[in-house]
Amino acid sequence: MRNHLAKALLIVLLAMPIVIALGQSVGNVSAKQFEFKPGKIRVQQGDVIEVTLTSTDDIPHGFGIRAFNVNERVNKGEVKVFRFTASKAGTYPIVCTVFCGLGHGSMRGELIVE
Ligand SMILES: [Cu+2]
Repeated sequence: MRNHLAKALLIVLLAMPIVIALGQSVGNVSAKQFEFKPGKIRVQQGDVIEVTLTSTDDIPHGFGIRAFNVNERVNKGEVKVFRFTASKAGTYPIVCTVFCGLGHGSMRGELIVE
């Protein structure tokens, strides 16, 4: 029963659109072999970015943005919420920080801070 509730919650979370408002941004990001969804996240400089991260396949993934000291791990079935401030403008790679298979090195996204 609890498992069903968790799955239902996950589906609801994944179906929610990314909402980006001035001052605070909330984003649902899913990770799987070998991509992030969405692959591009566009925010305003100074925004506090709240990311709700899930893994949608059977293995753990990471979400790393070196420029902002972000390095989070999400396991199968887990929902991980974390925040960081997009303090400087630029385009930054989002990388998977947990080895997840042969395509791990190409598992990348992009954070655009305007
Ligand atoms: Cu990986």
